[in-house]
Amino acid sequence: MQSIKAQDQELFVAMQSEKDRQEHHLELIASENFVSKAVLEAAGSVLTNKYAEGYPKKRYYGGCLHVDTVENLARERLKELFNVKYVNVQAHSGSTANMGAYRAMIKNGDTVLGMSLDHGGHLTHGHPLNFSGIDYKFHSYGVSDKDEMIDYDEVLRIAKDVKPQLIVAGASAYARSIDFKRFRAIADTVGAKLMVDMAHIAGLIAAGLHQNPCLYADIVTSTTHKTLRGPRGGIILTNDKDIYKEVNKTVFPGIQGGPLMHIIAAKAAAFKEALSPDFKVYQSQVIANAKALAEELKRLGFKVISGGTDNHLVLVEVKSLTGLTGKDAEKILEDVHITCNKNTVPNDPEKPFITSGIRLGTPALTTRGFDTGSMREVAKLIHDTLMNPDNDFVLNEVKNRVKTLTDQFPLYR
Ligand code: DSN
Repeated sequence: MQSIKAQDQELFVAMQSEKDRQEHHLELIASENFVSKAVLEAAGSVLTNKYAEGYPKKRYYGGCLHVDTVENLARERLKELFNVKYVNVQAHSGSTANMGAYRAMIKNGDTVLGMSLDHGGHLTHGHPLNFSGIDYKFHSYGVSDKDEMIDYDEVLRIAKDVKPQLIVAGASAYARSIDFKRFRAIADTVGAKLMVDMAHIAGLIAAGLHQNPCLYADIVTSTTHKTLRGPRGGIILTNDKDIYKEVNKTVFPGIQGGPLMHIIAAKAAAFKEALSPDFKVYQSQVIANAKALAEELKRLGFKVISGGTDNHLVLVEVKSLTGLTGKDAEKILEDVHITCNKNTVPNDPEKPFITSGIRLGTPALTTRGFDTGSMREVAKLIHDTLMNPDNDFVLNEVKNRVKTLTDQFPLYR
């Protein structure tokens, strides 16, 4: 950041401080990760200068020869990664990808069935204040009271009742494997199309550690920056040529103008990394670390939603053990340099801005090299902090232990 330092101190200080925060805090936000230096270089490259409205070989600007190569690299690698025929890599974000997918599949006013946000879904799966809930008639399914997992018979019952044109599977706070094959069967039974938003678990799927939705869904969307460990951005995948043609129209010119070619280059870099054997080792460790974190938190007395995890995240109800809301827990943990987010738990009595729980994820710390032993240590740090929110001696001790851990697993050195 030499040039920024030389010409813009205010900006430099803010950016340097964020770099230091990332280096010295324990990052447990389940939807975040640390990209490689190659991905950072691509995202910060001269490709940000180029306008390339359209698609490779069909652009509205001259000079697109090289960015065409870049976009084609991203597309081919993504197809190989998920074993799928057609992809669009231009969506600026997961939300835009979902908008593009909905518009390609259904009309305004159509009925859609998705997972409720309160039970682990996502804003773009029908929240009344989001475009999805405004443009379409959403109904929702949740997790069962019995085991806090998706009850597929109940999804089928609701689907038969509301007769959706589209069913959306995928979640942002669900720690269990999702049976996309079962969702396909439900969609077929009621004559609906199936969309999967695989944003959280895309990396696990790419590594072959979770069922691949491209085998079952009509359309699949994702972000690229979560477990997939790429730049912030979105993608859309399908095996259906007609849907692909629609998607290409809905993304551009339907929703977006010029694609972010520097980000598409960074996506290409990340997809190459995801195709390497190391990526599978990494994703296996992400899951092992999440299991270790969940087990240790349970041993220490926390209620882990659904009793554990199959993926990269752990949803923890903190209020019963500590008396703290999720909001308070998030703040107290941040003060000792542990970063996570408050999260509703199923049937949460607290409002979404307060909550009774926190959501933890292991992708970022696993990228730094954390193993199951260090994740158990992280669980203890969370426990000690939340059980002693007013004890400065304990909180200082935790901060010191966080420093020791982050020094042991350095980032970007
Ligand atoms: N905001 C993301 C998450 O944290 O899960 C989803 O878009």
